[in-house]
Amino acid sequence: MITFYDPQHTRHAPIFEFYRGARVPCFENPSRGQFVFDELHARGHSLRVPSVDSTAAIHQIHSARYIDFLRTAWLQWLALDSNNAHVQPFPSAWPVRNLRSDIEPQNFIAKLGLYSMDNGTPLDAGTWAVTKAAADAAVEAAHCIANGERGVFCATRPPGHHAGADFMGGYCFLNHAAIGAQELRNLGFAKVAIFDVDFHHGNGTQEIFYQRDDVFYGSLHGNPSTEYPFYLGHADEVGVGNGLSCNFNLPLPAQTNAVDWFAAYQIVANRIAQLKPSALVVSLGLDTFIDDPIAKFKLTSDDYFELGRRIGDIGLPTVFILEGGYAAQALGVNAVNVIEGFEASYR
Ligand code: Q9C
Ligand code: ZN
Repeated sequence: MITFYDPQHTRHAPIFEFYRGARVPCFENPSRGQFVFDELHARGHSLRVPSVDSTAAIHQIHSARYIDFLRTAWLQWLALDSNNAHVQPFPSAWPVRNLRSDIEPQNFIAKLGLYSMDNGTPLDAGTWAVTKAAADAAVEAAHCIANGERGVFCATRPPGHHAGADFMGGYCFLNHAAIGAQELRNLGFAKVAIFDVDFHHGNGTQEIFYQRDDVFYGSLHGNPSTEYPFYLGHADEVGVGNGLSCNFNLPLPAQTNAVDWFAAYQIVANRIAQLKPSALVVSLGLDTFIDDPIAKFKLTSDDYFELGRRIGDIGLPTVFILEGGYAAQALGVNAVNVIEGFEASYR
């Protein structure tokens, strides 16, 4: 399977985030990419560096002012104080409900709040370049599918499914799965399905396609009443307007084991098969793993081989986009197990 990897991903390496009131090392860090790279290499998979420019597709998914902010944010931050090269900016105010989000404030931290859903998504000097390269990979993966590939894997970071049209959140900046799905549409795939198997609901992806009937979004995730992203991901969110019935959420309780998870998986997979889409994008979060430090499902490494096999059984040309998964050492094995399970389904 063609696998994309950006060797420059280490340029997005914020140091700390806030967790239960304390500063802790970032869960979403470059070791994740390194462990995936090492396992791909060890098991004989070749890697490609993305070389297609995703700018046009990024603009189809994200607002112009958000893209401009993200692209220039680190320079704006440095312009305030040269010592800021070693300081991580965090938002501290957000335009909730009746506060105005139509006017971009001049204050940098206020802009950061305008374009963020949380204070858990730290920026770094290389953030734009690294998330842009992941978007490039998603777009190039769509081109590979249009050229007849059965499966393409984007072993990229940071993740993307929490990022909405005009905001970052949950370690995500650009929504690479949405960008890849959009590019599949651009290339003539009439209906695209996104299957989000990350532990967390992909609120950004849902929002982006909520009114559209050409891209279906289905997600299996921890119940948002107790799990991040908290404010979206309930079962009664089924799409609006043209998009009515093109969104499907299946929230599951914390501590869900593999037997129950795969039973729920099959409900979403069957729904996708019934739609007869022409291509599939998988938001492949591997934070459903039993040892994940911030999530609460109980899949084992062997279960990811089975997951890959079942995704292959859906029978569609498939782009995998790596999302979460914070047990970094196991992430490589788990990701490559999905790839090899998928390959085994059609060999
Ligand atoms: N501050 C993904 O898996 N915060 N994002 C966790 C630590 C949100 C996870 C608590 C977790 C977001 C793509
Ligand atoms: Zn997640």
